[in-house]
Amino acid sequence: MNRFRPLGIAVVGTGRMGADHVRRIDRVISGARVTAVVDIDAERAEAVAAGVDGCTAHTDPAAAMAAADVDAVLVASPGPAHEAALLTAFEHDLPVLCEKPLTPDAASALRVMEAEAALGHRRVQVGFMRRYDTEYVRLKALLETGRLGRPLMLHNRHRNVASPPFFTSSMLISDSVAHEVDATRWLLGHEITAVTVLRPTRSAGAPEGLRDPQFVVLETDGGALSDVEIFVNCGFGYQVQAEVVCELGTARIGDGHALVTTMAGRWGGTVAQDWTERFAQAYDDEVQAWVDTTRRGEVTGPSTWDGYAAAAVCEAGVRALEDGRRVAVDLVERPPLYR
Ligand code: ISE
Repeated sequence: MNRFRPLGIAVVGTGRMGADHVRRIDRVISGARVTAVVDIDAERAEAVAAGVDGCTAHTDPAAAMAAADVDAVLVASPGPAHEAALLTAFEHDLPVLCEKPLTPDAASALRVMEAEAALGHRRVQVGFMRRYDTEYVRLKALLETGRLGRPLMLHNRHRNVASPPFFTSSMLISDSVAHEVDATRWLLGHEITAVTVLRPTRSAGAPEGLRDPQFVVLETDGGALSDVEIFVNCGFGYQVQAEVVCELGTARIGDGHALVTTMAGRWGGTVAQDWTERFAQAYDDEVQAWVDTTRRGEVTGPSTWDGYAAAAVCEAGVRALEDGRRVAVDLVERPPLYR
């Protein structure tokens, strides 16, 4: 990699998130350019590449990663394809920003972590973008001052307008609550030790067979409880809220009060409709931070360990949902590279 020229990025997966990242790298952030895109759908890859100067289209991630103008990889393909893409990136010793989930289950996440550890240095930043959201960053900074005392409980609400047709009941945990799993670990600095999933009455707005909403309780090794209302067919908007209750006070984010209007005897505002809108600033800052640190030869942000821990907690959560009981989380010992 030449530090004096823009970082050449291969974006693997040009679906909703991948295409949004291509736009972001091409038009929003600085210091990088998209030099290759990869998609199993050749036409889709070519259509995206056609909109970016000097960008080539591929159907095979290995071919893109072998190209001379590719210095780093952004993986935004579906979760089950991440392991192969990451292992190929490791063969080329390329830095990677990998969208969440790192991989869909703990065993594959462990394989990825072991392969990275074998390189002897970190290569992967996992795309838990909430860690870059201004409100989450402020909440974390406040907790770190210790002014609120020890955190006892974290209440999270996570609502989507509607779930996509391929969404399953377990994906409410592995695809959606995965964010609160990471946010809980990061905000509190605790590991999650057990998961319980309660199931209220199905909403009439949920597609046939989908257990929506769900109520998830995460226990931590610091003695805190973090609960998550996950409701992916709420119909009215995209809401992510969190309130931490500490010994000396509480703090809350996500009320979306950036603009409140008062008019004709009413007051109110608008509700975001999806995560690309609600977390636009977080995605921009996340990708910019990754580009900046990569150009300096550093790797920061959520690690492969964080991706593995989230996968293990979500796997326990899916079992808790299926069996209707509390399931303990079993993590391997944290390798020295991630301490
Ligand atoms: C989606 O994959 C995301 O990552 C969104 O942030 C989340 O709100 C949504 O529920 C997931 O399906």
